[in-house]
Amino acid sequence: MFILIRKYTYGQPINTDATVYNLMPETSEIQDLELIRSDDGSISFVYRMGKNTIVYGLGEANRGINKRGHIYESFCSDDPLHTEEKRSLYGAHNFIVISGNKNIGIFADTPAQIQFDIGYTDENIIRITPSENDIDIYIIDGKNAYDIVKQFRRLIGKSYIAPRWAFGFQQSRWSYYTADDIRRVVKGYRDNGIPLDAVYMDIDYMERYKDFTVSDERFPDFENFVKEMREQGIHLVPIIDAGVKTEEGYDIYEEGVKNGYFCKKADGTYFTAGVWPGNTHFPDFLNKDAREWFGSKYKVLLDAGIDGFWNDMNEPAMFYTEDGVKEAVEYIKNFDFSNIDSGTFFSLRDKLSGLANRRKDYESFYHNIDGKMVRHDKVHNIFGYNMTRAAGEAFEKLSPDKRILMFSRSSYIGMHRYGGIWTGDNQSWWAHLLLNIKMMPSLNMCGFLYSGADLGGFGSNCTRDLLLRWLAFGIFTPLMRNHTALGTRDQECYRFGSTEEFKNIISLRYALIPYLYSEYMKACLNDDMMFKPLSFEYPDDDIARQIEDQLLVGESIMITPVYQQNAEGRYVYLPEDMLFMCFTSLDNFTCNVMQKGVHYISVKINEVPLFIRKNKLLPLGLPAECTDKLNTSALTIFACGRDKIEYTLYEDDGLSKNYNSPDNFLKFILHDPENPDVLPSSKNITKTYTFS
Ligand code: MIG
Repeated sequence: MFILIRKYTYGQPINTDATVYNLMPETSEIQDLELIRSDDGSISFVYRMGKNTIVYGLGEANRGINKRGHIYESFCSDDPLHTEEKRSLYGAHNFIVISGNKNIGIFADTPAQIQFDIGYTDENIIRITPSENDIDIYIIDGKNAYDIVKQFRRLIGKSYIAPRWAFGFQQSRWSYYTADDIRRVVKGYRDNGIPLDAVYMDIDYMERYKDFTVSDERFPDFENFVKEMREQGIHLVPIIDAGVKTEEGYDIYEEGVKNGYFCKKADGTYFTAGVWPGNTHFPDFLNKDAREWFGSKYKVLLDAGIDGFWNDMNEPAMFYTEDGVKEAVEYIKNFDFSNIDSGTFFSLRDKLSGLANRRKDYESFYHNIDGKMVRHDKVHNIFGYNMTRAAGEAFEKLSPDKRILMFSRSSYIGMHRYGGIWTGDNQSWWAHLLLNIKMMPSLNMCGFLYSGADLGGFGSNCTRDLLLRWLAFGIFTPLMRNHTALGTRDQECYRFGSTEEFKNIISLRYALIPYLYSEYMKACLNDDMMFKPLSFEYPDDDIARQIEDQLLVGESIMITPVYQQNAEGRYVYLPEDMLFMCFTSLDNFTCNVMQKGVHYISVKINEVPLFIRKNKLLPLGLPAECTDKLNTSALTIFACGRDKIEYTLYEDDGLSKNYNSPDNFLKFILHDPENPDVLPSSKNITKTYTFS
């Protein structure tokens, strides 16, 4: 089945279930990579790059589309300050594609920490160093990078499919404390005519941060509140945290303790970590029974009418452990206050500030994997994955016919089959808008299609211009959610003076849903990418190969977001002639054909630019205040070029799982010299514009 994929097994790797096919390992020595065994017994894999080699991949990782020139550590980390030098973010996506004279893909399948030194120590050398010698290495051949990605995506199985309503605009904030807070947000959007489909419930909705509880006091008659919101076209999306509060009388805690479903220390007692609820135990998501048990708990909220969730803190993040605090207190007790110098002061400070996410704590608890106790740090990177898998497997049973929105903060390849991801705690920085742009194709390479960043930025205060520019990019990402942290400036779209511009940009998103949803679904069903670097479609174009701030979204369009403050436009590179469209609103836009080459385009703060590729078409629908009200039968078509153009629009009810019904694929054929145009009869196609 996979003649182009070879698997090499070292030691006795723990099965991550990242792949859906069980390939027989090769019996020969590894090819393409040099295996180096160091004196200390560790192994690493080395590849020598050519001068112009590009390295793609690593999914949710820092820096550029081309990963060359930095060092990356897969070790799922709760780090809300993603500055340029950081090596680890929330996900562990150990897949790279080396694209030079030769093209090869490498997937290093290990649940433990692993380092990718991609031309950092030596600019021409890739060195992959796992922390454990038990590992599966997959080598993937293909004629180009894109081809390799598609092979890999088949190997890891179909991506999770979100409901169509999750393509609507969504609003979140950490600190919507009450039902009334949420009602006010909905009103703010509806009063201003800005479309909205979902409001998120962050940790504040729970009763003392206990999973699967809802505060009665702040959300009285929750079921009716969910209904009331649904009547206004709003889905409520509650957060679920990984840690379960230790509290007598709390059913989840008691059941977990009784059944041995929590992670334990070496001495057999339950491991305790401090997170939002205070002391918590971590469900052992790597234990099949515990996973099934935790997953079944989502029913409580499903029964109340909830149809979407986000899983948080599942790296797992911890603020402290009991042991850590005890050590620190002991240290302070014995501290010699009569003799403080800078060294002793800093060690005192570090003792306390270093309590969160300590390596030592990750080494102090265990999972029960099929009866075998495995120390957490050896499987750290698949913890969040398995939390989301718990939910995904449960939804198959609890909601077999209806899609449930699910995305996670921490992830590993394989989790893409159970949910999407959001990219965690970014900041209201222009640099993070750019990072969001660059990360999208890498996420797609690793199977994560339903994804997006906190638009406007999570930490720090957002400005009006940053939010507008970020939204003008975010309208293309499947998850389009404005989210911000407790204590930051209000960030809803009606909090920045005139709302007209926000309304126009978000309305454009809704008009794009027929196209975006279609491209998303086709990517899911065909193991394809929705966001591609230019080089994937124009591999022989030396300029296109270097471009990281323009992306192809689906088969028809190229986007060129503005990501610099005070810029009123930008330079773009067109690898071929394209149709440039610049939208102020759906009734007010310009269209003109531009030739291959470099151009400066003017893009004012209230405008959204996009390009239609040559011999491609873009169907645009009508906006609506929410996806429930989208009229999907009316389309306007914009076509670039007078040669034959074919397009398949994917459409379904957005909720059930009958994905492959032939009725879902609507064919368009324009400009066929021999035949009249083919347009789906179920559609009311108002106008066709052709430019050339
Ligand atoms: O320690 O639930 O990334 O989206 O708002 C912070 C509060 C915990 C981190 C998530 C963020 C969420 C926040 N959470």
